[in-house]
Amino acid sequence: MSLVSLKKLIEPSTGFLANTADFDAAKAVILGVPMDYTVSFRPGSRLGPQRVREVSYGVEEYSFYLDRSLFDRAYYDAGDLSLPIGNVPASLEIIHDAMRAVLAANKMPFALGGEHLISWPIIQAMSEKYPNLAVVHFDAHADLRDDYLGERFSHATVMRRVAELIGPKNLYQFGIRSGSREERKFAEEHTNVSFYQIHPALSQALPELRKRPVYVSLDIDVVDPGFAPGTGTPEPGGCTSGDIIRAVHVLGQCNVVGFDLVEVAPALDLAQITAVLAAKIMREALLSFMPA
Ligand SMILES: [Mn+2]
Repeated sequence: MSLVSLKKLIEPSTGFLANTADFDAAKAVILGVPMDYTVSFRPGSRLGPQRVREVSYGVEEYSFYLDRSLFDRAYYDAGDLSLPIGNVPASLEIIHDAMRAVLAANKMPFALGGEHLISWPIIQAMSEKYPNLAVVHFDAHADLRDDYLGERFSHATVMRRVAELIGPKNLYQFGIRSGSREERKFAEEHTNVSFYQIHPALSQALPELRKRPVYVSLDIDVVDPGFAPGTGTPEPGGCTSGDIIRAVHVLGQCNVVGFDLVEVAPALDLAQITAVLAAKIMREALLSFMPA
């Protein structure tokens, strides 16, 4: 067999499934954010983006649910940001700058974490572009601590910072089932929160969410550890993989302007169950939220 014919047999397997190499033609950008140094329990999510890309080649480009194919969407995978490991402020600044660059190029951001703190500089950049932004937050954890071990910037405080930035009434939280008594009180009094379940609360929030640009932040631990064991702070009692996929489809009825999927930790995963779920969620998100 000649080398030329061999080349035809090899599918390119770099970047997320079916990405385009043409940045200018792309309407969205996938950005890996390999940061995991404020995690409170088990680290490892810095390796999440690469693993999700790797297993994405095992899912189809075509979505049965949506009757749409990734081949009909143009998105660019920018790879992983180069971050100074252990330096939180410098890393947040780099993420913020990168996200501003994505938005300045008029591309829709799809970020792959990494720990949940990466959502903070992303949402900062999003709210600069979209002043009336609403944030939809899927998570087992409230992430509403004012500080964690004295630190204001941690994966346990990220949604408190977001609530301060955009106003807590513009934060919609689903699946929350873990946190401190103070976090629960803050959520009950100030944010829009649905404890334990995503459905039907998400559909009930649609009339409000459809009035404005929506950013979606999805911590994979919102899903039960039985469906998503590969994560740093697993929390039993969560939703099914079918529930979270359905949630993405429901949000397809809104003007979603950005998305992140965080806290996939490959070294803690079993048989890549979590990474495969993340890849499928990313596919459904691309097909639900991106313009055709
Ligand atoms: Mn969480």
